[in-house]
Amino acid sequence: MTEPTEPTEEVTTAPVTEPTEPLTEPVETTVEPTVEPTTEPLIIGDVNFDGTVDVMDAVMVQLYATDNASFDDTQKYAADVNDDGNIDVLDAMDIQKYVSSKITEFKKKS
Ligand SMILES: [Ca+2]
Ligand SMILES: [Ca+2]
Repeated sequence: MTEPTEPTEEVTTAPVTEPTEPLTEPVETTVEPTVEPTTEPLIIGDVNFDGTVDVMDAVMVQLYATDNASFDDTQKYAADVNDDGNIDVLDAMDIQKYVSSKITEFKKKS
């Protein structure tokens, strides 16, 4: 008695050997320039990057000027609104003037 043994056909998928291409291209490490924040449209005076220059920015500059806050490079750039190289109460005052429409623009331009 010959019982037809079902041919158990195992679908063996051949291991797809993906050609591993040698990495010929050198992996570039992008070294970002430390000083020039030109990547994003920066609003001078907008030190908290919320899109507007308001009293909060003046407060933040005051905090920074009194050693109560730390800024990154971009913030420092935005904070020095009178472009004298220092971030101090004068910048905070200028921002406040700007907020209260006493001035319409800062000495430093975006
Ligand atoms: Ca702001
Ligand atoms: Ca300044």
